[in-house]
Amino acid sequence: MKVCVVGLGYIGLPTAALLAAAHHEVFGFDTDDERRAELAHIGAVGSERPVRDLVNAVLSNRRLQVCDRIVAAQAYIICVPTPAKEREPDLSYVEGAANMVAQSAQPGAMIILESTVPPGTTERVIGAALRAAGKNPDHFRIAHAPERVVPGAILQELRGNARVIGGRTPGDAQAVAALYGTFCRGEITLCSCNTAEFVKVVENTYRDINIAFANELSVLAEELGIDVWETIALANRHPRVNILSPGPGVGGHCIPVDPRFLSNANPLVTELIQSARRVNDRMPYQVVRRVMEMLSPERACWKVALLGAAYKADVDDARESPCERIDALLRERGCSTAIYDPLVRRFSRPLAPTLEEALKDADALVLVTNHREFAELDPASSAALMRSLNVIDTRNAFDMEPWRRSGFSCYTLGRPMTRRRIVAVA
Ligand code: SAJ
Repeated sequence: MKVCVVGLGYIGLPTAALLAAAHHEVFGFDTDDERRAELAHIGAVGSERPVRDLVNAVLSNRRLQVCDRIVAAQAYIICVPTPAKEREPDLSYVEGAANMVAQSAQPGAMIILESTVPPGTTERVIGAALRAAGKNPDHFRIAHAPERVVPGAILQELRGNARVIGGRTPGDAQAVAALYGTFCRGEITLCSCNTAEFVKVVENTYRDINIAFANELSVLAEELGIDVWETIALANRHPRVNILSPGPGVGGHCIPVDPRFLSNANPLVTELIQSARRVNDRMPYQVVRRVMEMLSPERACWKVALLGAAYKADVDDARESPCERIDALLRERGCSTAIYDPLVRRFSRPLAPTLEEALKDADALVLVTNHREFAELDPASSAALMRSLNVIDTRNAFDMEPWRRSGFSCYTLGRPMTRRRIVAVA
């Protein structure tokens, strides 16, 4: 089948590659000239080797072709972002892509939206785009096919995860499921467009609420003088309890955003969803409060090293990263900050070129993202670089004993603070 994938980001590109590897004739379009040029001349870059290898293989055998316009096809798959703008879903990318596709699509074509959207969006936006192009939506197959992948295992999850496909009609869902079945090995279940849209945002909202529960427990445990990590480990031994992990806040372009698709739909009946968002949004403040409590009052200006700009471990994605908020709050309180991340290349703030540069003369080291590289951090070497010895672990990634032996005052989010005299190293 001839397929046009619109949007060659972290979902669209591997999806296009998997379709090409399944012997479809695939044309990839992205409005970003640089993105198209990079793919056409350098091939796929980015952090996941299996994605790079597959994309480059289908680019070289030309089963996947990158184009500078939407190509007429039997199926169009829209994989564009739906970021939050002032906490409202920004559907402009979806609307733009739908309008371009509607101009090109001929009757009988499938038009599939993969982007995460509020319930009711797929039929409304694609229907409106087709009508604006003088076409009847009834003459097309319209569906919503949300993805469930996590960065770091994209191909494996695109191939293996169960999928929901929602059609404007049952026939639309079946036709699109047949296409996805050529590369998805997971179970494909069919429903309406609205239900598929709702399922996707519900899944992520479920996660946001459960992370909020872990975060709220971490704050309460500290006040009670209890170790939340020990508590969660023991509670999770219950066969039907699965409490997630506290952290410095919730990042990524989905979990912090998708719950608002639901609470915006009806703020009056989504109290729990909104409360969970507030709990998670408060965690950067909790981290900064603890950092400031540890910094020596004798100093007027402190330097704080923030380790990890990415929104979570071992990814190079920094969208909605808690680090951004923690950095801003520290600077509002008179601190200078140095941010180091071994994977992130683009961030809203300058990044220290090396870990040593970030730690040099720092008064505190904050582990914000537990990249695997940071597990090897040596307390003694860190102490030799720093001005004051304070270490704040927001992920329970460090064994604090070696840090204490090197003279550090230590704090792990969710563990009662064991106050120590601050040792200002000359
Ligand atoms: N986090 C915690 N504690 C936890 C788990 C996560 O603080 O126990 C934080 C992470 O540090 C990160 C944020 O939450 O800042 C989100 O990380 P995540 O791993 O929970 O989620 P994503 O955004 O990487 O992937 C999620 C997944 N959705 C679910 O697990 C329901 C993935 O399947 C989705 O495809 C993806 O959102 C998406 O793009 O929708």
